Amino acid sequence: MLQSDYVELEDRYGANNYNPLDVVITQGKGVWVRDVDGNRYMDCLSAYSAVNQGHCHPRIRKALVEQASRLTLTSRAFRNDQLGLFYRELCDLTNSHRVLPMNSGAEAVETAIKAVRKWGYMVKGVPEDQAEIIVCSDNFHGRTITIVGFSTDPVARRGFGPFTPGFRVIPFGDAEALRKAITPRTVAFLVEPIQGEAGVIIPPSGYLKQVREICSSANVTLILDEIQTGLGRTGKLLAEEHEGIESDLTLVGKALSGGFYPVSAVLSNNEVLEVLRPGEHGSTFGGNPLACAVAREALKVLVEEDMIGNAAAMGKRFMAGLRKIRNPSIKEVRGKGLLMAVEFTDIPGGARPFCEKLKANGLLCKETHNNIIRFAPPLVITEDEVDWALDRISYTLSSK
Ligand code: IF1
Repeated sequence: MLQSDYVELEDRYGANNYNPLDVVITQGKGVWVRDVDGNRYMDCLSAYSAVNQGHCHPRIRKALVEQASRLTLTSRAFRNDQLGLFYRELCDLTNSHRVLPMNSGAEAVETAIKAVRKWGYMVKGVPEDQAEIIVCSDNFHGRTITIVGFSTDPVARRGFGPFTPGFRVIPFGDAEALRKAITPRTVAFLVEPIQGEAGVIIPPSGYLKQVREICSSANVTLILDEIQTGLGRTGKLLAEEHEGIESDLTLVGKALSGGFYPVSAVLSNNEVLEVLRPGEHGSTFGGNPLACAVAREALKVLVEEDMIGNAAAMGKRFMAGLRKIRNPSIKEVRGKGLLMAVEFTDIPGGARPFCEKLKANGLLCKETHNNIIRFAPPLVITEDEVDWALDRISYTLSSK
């Protein structure tokens, strides 16, 4: 089959809810992928940070195959011999007390929302059905009705109402706005440490620290969505570490499985999760033995192969290179670790034509918000590979 045949099949039979680059990938290894015509590309998106450990990491693959040959799913009606070990390893690594395992990132977000509402009623004493959760403008937390209901992106929301009440939106990066928005009914502040979809927006330094103090003094839980920023991406295990703070609830997903399987989790640092009782929440696949075995190995390789340290070092090198590129249309280069972005001025067609050209030159990237390109290669990238990428990017962005 030709590449165009695969594209035609997707367009003919699939829902039309994406606008992908026309590259049909059939293989991946480390930072590299290959299309059905045999062309090789460097993956600079990493499935939106789900393949931090690199494509088809051999150790994670082995864990998956071994576990799949033994036991895949029991449901939570019974126990399995992977779940407890996964809990302990994840808690030890992230300094958490309790875990609630789910599958997608959006489910982890929904889970946290349920938990903090219940905490608000049972512990904080908010009157029934009055709980408020504060979120930020330009947030991205997933695609469910509740979550898009508090999105400020018209494309994400339009046509999907009515929405879940109980959310209040404030500007991102503005600690004073948070202080002012808190009422006696506020149960949580939900925020991304760095806004990914918004275009890798890094808040002013000290923001999270202030946010932590404001939440603590007002008895409001702090929920950090680290689904994209967590697990090494920014050069720390969790992005919260850059400001030396701890959330009450941290959400992880994506790279928790190294891209092999949907695995997400709510990590609880105080005892918020203790308010949930049997029957109040769950998921058929959440915490299944295959997910747990994969996630355990995905976490081990992240640490044992020092991918977090590598993300910090390679991120510095990558950013320094991006900053050297001379193109009058580049407005800003920003990033932390290996989560980076180049923002262009308002150019005709936006950043998409650059992504098409980068593809032709062997690099896969995706534009966000029309005029921003995000660069987020797997954390296993080497110095030589960074230099290769920079050479390609600089050639592509400098030529007309
Ligand atoms: C798509 C974006 C990235 C996330 C944060 C929760 C979720 C995500 C901080 C939900 C998911 C995705 C979903 C993916 C594209 C991708 C994305 F551009 F849409 F915004 F990464 F930047 N919190 N992010 O980034 O996790 O339910 O998808 O597992 O195609 O929608 P999910």
